[in-house]
Amino acid sequence: MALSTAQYQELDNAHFLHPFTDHKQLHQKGARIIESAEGVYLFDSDGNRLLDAMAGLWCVNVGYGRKDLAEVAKNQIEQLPYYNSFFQTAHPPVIELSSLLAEVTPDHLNRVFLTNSGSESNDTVVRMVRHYWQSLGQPEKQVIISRKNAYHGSTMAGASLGGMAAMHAQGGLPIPDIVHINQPFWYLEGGDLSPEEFGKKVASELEQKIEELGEHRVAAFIAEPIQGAGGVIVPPETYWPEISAICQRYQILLVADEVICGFGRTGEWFGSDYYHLKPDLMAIAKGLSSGYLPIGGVMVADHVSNVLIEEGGEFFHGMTYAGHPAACAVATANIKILRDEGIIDNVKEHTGPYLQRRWRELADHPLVGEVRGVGFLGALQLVADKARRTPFPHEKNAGMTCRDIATRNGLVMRAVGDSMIISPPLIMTTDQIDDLVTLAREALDQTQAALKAA
Ligand code: PXG
Repeated sequence: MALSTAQYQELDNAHFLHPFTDHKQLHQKGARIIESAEGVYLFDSDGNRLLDAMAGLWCVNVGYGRKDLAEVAKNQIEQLPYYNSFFQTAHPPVIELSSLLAEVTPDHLNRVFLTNSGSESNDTVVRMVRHYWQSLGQPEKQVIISRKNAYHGSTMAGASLGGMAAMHAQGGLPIPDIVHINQPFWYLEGGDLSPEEFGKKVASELEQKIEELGEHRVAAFIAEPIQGAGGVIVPPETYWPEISAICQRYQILLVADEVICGFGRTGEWFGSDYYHLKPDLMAIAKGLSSGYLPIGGVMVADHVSNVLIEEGGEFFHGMTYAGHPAACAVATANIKILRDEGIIDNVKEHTGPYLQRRWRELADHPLVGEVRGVGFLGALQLVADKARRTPFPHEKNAGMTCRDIATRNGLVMRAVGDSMIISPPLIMTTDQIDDLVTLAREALDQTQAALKAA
């Protein structure tokens, strides 16, 4: 179907309900129609080229246009397009992927439960940790502690684990026995404390919450190593060591949501490697297949999976398409590309440090209060007053203004409130990073002018 942009937009408005969208606003404006992509670039139906500094939605780690992945999908669909693994069957692609995941994830994680998305992975986490404690004869251990402003997906359990107030307000969430502590967002919430003091303080809230609820009721703590959709919030250095120590002191499971941080985003294979965490469960998706096909999963530590196998009976949970042959084959090929082409090593040694150095140059801009980032994740915090860390009033729409200007200039960068976010494909070159930083600075200059004029 090759239509004009206007024709696409008309049909889009008439028939497609977009996710996370104010439909009234969209209908007035019309969607941008992305027709193709190559490397780090998107091409829209008006012939514009955009530098995609978001890797789609934090997922196209190997970049667009890998014909070898298309070939793998085609071959697998010809060989075996579908079979389930519910009733004591398996197939080669699901077995190969599971074994490879055991290799690339931390040593103690050797089994995977496969899903079709990050949200389903986190639903699986909720059901699995509760089933685990029940299997061990501790059925009251049901409560999962998460964090405010966390994003863990959009299903009922995913959105409940998440700490997004606006999501909870639509539809009576969170579901029972999910509670939230504060996030380690020093710049906006740290007050007069140093980042180190603040990191310890918010981490200690985990211990307080466990004490308040009673250890016998707490099943797990879930967190992203670095919050992505919350605003690329890199925790103070004191945060994770303190959380890890608390998890060791108490009998609760540590769940790392690696949906964004996994598969090279930080320059390590996983955010857990970057912060030396030893999670009991790890949710994965996105970079697992670089978004070429939908797939997610939960990596499970041996001491947990052994209980499920030896004590648990049947775990009444699973999705028709979980372990889909084509998605598994593509994920396996994608992981081999990340490994064998040295893409993650390159981010760690070369392009990651380069991006962080160039990105930090933007700290001198009058709108930028803080520059954050690790590896191929970055954020700029736009503020009204740099000296006092004063945010812009909400009505100013500083972040959205900057995002729209950036897009108009050919750069896809996300706004989370007034945090400007990047998460580029891991294959981005230093020349392309230079272009990214130039376009980001232009967007900041034009945003400054637009905010003054408003
Ligand atoms: N966990 C994390 C940490 C995520 O970032 C999910 C779980 C859910 O994955 P699925 O595959 O079900 O979407 C995510 C997803 C945004 C945005 O606006 C981010 C996500 C999804 C949609 C929008 O940045 N992350």
